[in-house]
Formats: sequence, C-alpha cells, structure tokens
Amino acid sequence: MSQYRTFTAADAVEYARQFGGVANPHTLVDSQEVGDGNLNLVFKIFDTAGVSRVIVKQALPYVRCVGESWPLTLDRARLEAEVLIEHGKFCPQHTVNILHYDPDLAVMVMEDLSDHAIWRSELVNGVEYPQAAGQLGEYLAQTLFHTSDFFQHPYQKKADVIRFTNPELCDITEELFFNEPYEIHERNAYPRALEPLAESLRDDEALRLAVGGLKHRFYCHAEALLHGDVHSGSIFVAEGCLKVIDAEFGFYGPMGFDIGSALGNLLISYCAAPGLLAPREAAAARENRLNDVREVWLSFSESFLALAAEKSRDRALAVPGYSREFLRKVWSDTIGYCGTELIRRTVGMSQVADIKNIKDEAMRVECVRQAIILGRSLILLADHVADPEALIARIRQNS
Ligand code: SR1
Ligand code: MG
Repeated sequence: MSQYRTFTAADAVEYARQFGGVANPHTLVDSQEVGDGNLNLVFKIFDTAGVSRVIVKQALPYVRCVGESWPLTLDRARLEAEVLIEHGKFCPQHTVNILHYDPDLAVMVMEDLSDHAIWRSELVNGVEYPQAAGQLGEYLAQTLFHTSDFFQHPYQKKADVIRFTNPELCDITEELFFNEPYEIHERNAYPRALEPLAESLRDDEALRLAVGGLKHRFYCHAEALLHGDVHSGSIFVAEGCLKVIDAEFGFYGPMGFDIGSALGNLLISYCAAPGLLAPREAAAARENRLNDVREVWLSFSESFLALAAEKSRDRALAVPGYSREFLRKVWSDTIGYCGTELIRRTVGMSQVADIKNIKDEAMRVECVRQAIILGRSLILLADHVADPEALIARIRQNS
C-alpha cells in the first residue's frame, strides 16, 4: 500500500530533521510553503535563528496550478531526484544538491539556495549576472555529453532510457509545445488583439510541418538525459554562481530541446525588456540577452567538443570530426526548439512573469507579438541559420 500523504508544514519540519543532514536536527523548528511553480509543494525549513537551512519538495498527485481535475503521476518526484543526482555527478557546481528522496512519499530534501535568486525574477528587474550564460552552457555540455552515447556504455545508456522514461510529463510538453499553440485550444492565453496572428500560425502549413518534425524528434531522438524544462525560472543565480533545479520533465531526448528551451527564455526576456525597463536600460538588457544567447551556445559547444575529444568512449563516435558534425544538427534543433518555446510561452498556457509583469497593455501586446513572430521565424529558418552571429542578425532584423 502506498505511504503517500500530502505533507503539512509540521510534517516537512519533521522530515527535514530526519533527512536534512543538519548537525543538530532539533534546531529545525519551522517551515513555510513557498512553492510558486505550477506543480509542487516546496517548503523552506528554518532553524531557531529563522535561517532557512534546507528545502523539502513534495509532488502533489495533480497539477497544482490547475487542481485535482488534472491528475499527474507522483513518479515525477523520483524522476526529478534521479535526474538531478545524475546531472550532479557530472556537473555538481551547477546542479542543486539532492540530500535525500523517497519515491513513495514523492518527496525530496535538497540544499537551500536562499542566498541565490531565481534568474527570471532578476531578468525582470534588470539585474545582470554576466557569468550566468557561460555557466549555463557548461551545465548543458557536461550533463548532455556525459549522459549520451559518446560517453555512456551502450547497456547503461539503454537501461537509463528505460529508467528515465517519463510519459506523463512528456505528454504535457508534447501538448503545450507542439500542439496547442497551433490549434484553437481552451488553454491558450494570448491577448485578443493577437487573434489574427494566432490564426496565421494555425494556417501556416510550412510552420506546422516544421513543428511536426520537432515534435517527432522530441518523441524519438534519445540523445541524452535532458533536464526537460531549462527555463530561467528553473535556474538560481548569485554573484558568479548558477544552479539548476526542477528537473521533473527530464527524459532521454534531443539535446537541442534543452539548449533551445534555455535560449527561448532568454529571448522572451529580450522581447519583454521594453515593457519592463526604462528605454536606456531596456536597450542594454537586450544587448546583454543577445550576448547571453551567443555565450550559452559557445560555452556549450566548446566544452562539448573538448569533452568529445578527450572522453568519447564509443569508437565510431570518437572518429575525428564526428562530434562537430553532430553539433550542426544539435544547433538546428536548438533554433527550432527555441522558436517553439517562444510561441508556447506567449500563445499557449505557460505564461511567464517577463510578459505578465508588463503593466501597459498595448506594450504587452507588442512584446508578445514580437516574441510570436520571432518564434515563427526561428522554427521556419532553423536549418538555415549558420551560427550564433547569423542568429543574432536574424533577431535584430525581427525587432
Ligand atoms: C502544467 S505544467 C506547465 C508548465 O510548467 C512547467 O514548469 C513546465 O514548463 C510546463 O510546461
Ligand atoms: Mg518547473
């Protein structure tokens, strides 16, 4: 029989005392539920001095932001903990540390990152972290290379594809990224003024074909163990530090999905900046986001190529030149998935603070319009953008 019960604040404290790895567990005395994501309960656990010491996160048997009408597997807690543990083996400096997890209770205990801030909130407020993009590229290179066929033994890789099969969470992504924004759907949430633009997405055959291809590759290209939801709200930053959290959408999929999701959120920030910041700050923030896009890809690709040269275990994949050729396909996928992230965050249900915080309605509509048009053009041009400089030129052209 399942031991699952939804934690109260007191349960979370008790659990943290047992499994939080704190030297004097009795000093943990209080907790606060701070979850503001779409799915889970998140408790900060405080000591007698009021300092937050560890985090207890528990999956609910449904989608939190919708309610019990949308049931969702509790196995996502196991998947999240195991993805983060796996990624932490290869990139501990940029992966949140999981101290303990229990698949029956769908709960995990993890390091407290209260001295960090969520990157999305900082971007909304115009706060810059110049090293973050390079660090994110490094996280992507380490996690994607080491979980791929370049590095994993073929038996281990195949076993891990099974261990990380994540049908229910993938189904959410498959619907939200690749179906709903291109249909009339009750979950879509774009401004009414953009109905003609939304309709043009539904009617664009070339776009629908390209999105079909991206969805197909999402289904069947088991290239590496993805995080599955690398957006700026899943990333904590501090001066010189970056830590990725929230990997419940993890599964074996195409590398370009993780990289494209990350770039898509940087470009949402780019599109939203004029609605959030004063003109001079917005212009600077936009330049910074373009630099971030370049830096994420350069840092990822340089590290990936170096890892492939040094550590590829598969003899055929280790042939000189193969990894570079492979990255050309990853780059095209990256641009395509980046485009789908821009569109699903603006047309579809998963709206983000970058857009929601724009107070002026006309400005908000213009920022959303720009994000949708940019998303469409990236999906359509994904195979024809040579490198980050060409991508940046495209983005400027779109602005
Ligand atoms: C119903 S879940 C909607 C979105 O929230 C998560 O953070 C993922 O991005 C998902 O697509
Ligand atoms: Mg999340």
